[in-house]
Amino acid sequence: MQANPNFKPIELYGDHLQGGRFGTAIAGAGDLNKDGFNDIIVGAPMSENDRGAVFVYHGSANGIDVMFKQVCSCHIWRNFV
Ligand SMILES: [Ca+2]
Repeated sequence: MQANPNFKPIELYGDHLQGGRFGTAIAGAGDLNKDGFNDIIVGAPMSENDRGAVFVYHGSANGIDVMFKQVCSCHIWRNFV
């Protein structure tokens, strides 16, 4: 397998507080804002004083915008068994 010569790594800006575990999970989210470009979500399960948060990044014609556009924080703990 040959590496893609057009691949460029990016650094996402999000929760860089030590211990937040930003980037523990990353997933495609479809086109959340309906602009025609796919978006991604990044989890930080220990941010927000260990309550956890999900950061939303929008896609664009130039790739993923490295600044998050939305943060969904978890303020209620529930156990689903
Ligand atoms: Ca989008």
